[in-house]
Amino acid sequence: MHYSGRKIIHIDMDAFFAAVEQRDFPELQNKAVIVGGLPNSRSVVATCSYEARKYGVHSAMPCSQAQRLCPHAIFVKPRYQVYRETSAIIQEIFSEFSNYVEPVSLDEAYLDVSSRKDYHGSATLIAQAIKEKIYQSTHLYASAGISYNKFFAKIASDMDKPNGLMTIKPENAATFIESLSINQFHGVGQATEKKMITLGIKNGKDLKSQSKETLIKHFGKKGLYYYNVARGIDNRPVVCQRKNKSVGVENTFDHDIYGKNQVMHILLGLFDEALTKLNSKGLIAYTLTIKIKYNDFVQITRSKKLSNAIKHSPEIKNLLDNMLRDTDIEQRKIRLLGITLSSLDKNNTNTRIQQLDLFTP
Ligand code: TTP
Ligand code: MG
Repeated sequence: MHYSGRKIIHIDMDAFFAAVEQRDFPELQNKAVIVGGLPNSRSVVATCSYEARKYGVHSAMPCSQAQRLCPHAIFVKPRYQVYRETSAIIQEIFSEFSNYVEPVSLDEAYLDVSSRKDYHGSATLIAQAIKEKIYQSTHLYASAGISYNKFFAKIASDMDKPNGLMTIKPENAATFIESLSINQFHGVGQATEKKMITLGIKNGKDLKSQSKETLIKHFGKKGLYYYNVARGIDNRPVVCQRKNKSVGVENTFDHDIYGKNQVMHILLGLFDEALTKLNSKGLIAYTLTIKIKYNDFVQITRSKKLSNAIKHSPEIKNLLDNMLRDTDIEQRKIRLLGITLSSLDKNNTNTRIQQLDLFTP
């Protein structure tokens, strides 16, 4: 079985909206709680507590049907603002554990922790720590799935819910996948499931027995995905959200400074610092921004996006020189200078190869 060597964690909160309601309103604890519209209305269930799930209630079910199945259920209206705030707290926790976080929804994210060497190099221990931190900070439970790709990590987080923790190791992946029923395959919705069944594909074993051509013929591009995951192959990367992300350093001076030489000297120092910080996070950047605050607190910024990743080079001095051109640094005193690096990306260059290159004649 293919083994990519990556360590991926998928975290998904348990009965998210309903758990938040049970946390904030103790009278709802241990009760069948349905978050959604009014009972007997045409609206649908957003989610429900595990107590209500025992009666067959689930997300997207009409509220009227949910009430028939579970007449004693307590219906509550969603409080999206609270869910968003709680989501921001868990996302913050994810970013403490990895630079490579892909949020999927308010209550769910993938983390790539391949490069972490602590926790005895164990992604399972990292996932345990994330779960604990989430509970400490929110009093809510999360389930974690750990594996070598997104496909298995997602399935694993679902297998042991609620408050679950499950690891699928590469050596167990083949047997595991064969026994999966086809609707447990991420990306197989109701329509695809029906089609698979008509083709005689009921589980992972059946799926694996299909040729690439057959699957592509019936499912197009997704056919190739099904062909690969049936063999435990899923190379989809964890795609970080880079929105508003930047790395910056700034310096407020005890005594105002002035003049191009002093400004340039300090900016180059700040640039070094920012680049070191960036590298330590395993990131590269394309946009360089300088910030100047004059002694009357008026602040300006100048930005430049480069076509290549920013690095140490003699050109940086020229670039800064250009950026300073239409500023008042020769006329006005300055109380703060800053450098920000943005338009970030994951550093994919293999440093070991770079080191080897150094020794190549
Ligand atoms: P899910 O993670 O799918 O569900 P869940 O967290 O409630 O339960 P589980 O323990 O099985 O993970 O979705 C997260 C939240 O998104 C959920 O609490 C409510 C909302 N949601 C909807 O509003 N409508 C939907 O159809 C689904 C699936 C979720
Ligand atoms: Mg969830």
